[in-house]
Amino acid sequence: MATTETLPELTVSNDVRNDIEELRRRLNEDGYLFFRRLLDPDSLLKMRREMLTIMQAGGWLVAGTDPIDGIADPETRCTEGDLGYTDVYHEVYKLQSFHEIAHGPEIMSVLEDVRGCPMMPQPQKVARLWFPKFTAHTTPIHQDFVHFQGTFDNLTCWSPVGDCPIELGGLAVLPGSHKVARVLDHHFSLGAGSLLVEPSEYPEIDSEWHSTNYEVGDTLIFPALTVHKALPNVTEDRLRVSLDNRYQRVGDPIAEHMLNPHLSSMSPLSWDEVYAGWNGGSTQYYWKQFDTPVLPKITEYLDKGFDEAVDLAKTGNEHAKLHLSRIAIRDPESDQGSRAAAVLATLN
Ligand SMILES: O=C(O)CCC(=O)C(=O)O
Ligand SMILES: [Fe+2]
Repeated sequence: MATTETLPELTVSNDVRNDIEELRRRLNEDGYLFFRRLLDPDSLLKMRREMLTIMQAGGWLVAGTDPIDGIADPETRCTEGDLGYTDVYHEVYKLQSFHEIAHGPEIMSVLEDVRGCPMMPQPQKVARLWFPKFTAHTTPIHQDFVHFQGTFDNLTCWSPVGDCPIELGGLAVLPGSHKVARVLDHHFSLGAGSLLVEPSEYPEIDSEWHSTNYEVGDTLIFPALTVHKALPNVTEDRLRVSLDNRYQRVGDPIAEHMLNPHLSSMSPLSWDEVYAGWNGGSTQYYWKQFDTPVLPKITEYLDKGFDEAVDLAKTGNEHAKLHLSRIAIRDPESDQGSRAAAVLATLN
């Protein structure tokens, strides 16, 4: 099990919060900025209860336990790509607080200081609801650009919703890895996002992972080329709940899929459905006030990962077979769904 003894600590930047030149220097040098308690812990804990109450209603938590504790029922384990995951996730996704928290002044002001211009949260907000001891599905080593696209300057902000000690599986980064200044080769992985970088293919980034025992409110900020991963959730029974939202300069181009609710390609969810139970709020369709060029989604990264999964499945690789079976179940009508089903049929 990973411990803080073996993982060097992230550099904390609270002491230089108002020294904008130093923040920029650190972001350029390290490829990340890390702040303790950047977000208001009380708001996050209130939202944690709302999110976990929905997960409990969806059957994910042990009945009768306090939702705030996030005690998972192992029988209901699921992950991104499973239809059962999306069903509960999309209920969580309708929470007004979950969307609004990404627009808070604490986070927006840091990002605007760092980039020196108006910034916009991308419409597609993301939560991760990660079951314990389901570690084959841990988010693998990757760069965010392959998933979220737009520009290399986009900034991801990752915050746990509740304390997230190492064993609960927070984020880890390879400091300085963004200096590769390009998208690295990504390969098939069973983990969230389905794509992984092999650092051993790139000696220039193959350095020490940095992470920390995160506390509620802590926030890690990094650009789209920084190589990062999640640590495995090796707790006995706790769900890991976190946010990862992306921010761009106002006026920069956005990839088309980032205009849609997360996982709405797996099962449909419209913004009108997301907003249906909201109590007003100025963040509904906020992005329409800006002129944002829209880019088609680049599919080559995921397509290549799929082709690798097909080849691996043919050699009997269990992770690849599981990945293909998820696609075949989820999306039988699609090209990949029918190819996945055809490959699996030859193996059985
Ligand atoms: O929370 C996770 O497991 C993945 C998060 C991530 O990769 C990100 O924030 O970009
Ligand atoms: Fe990521």
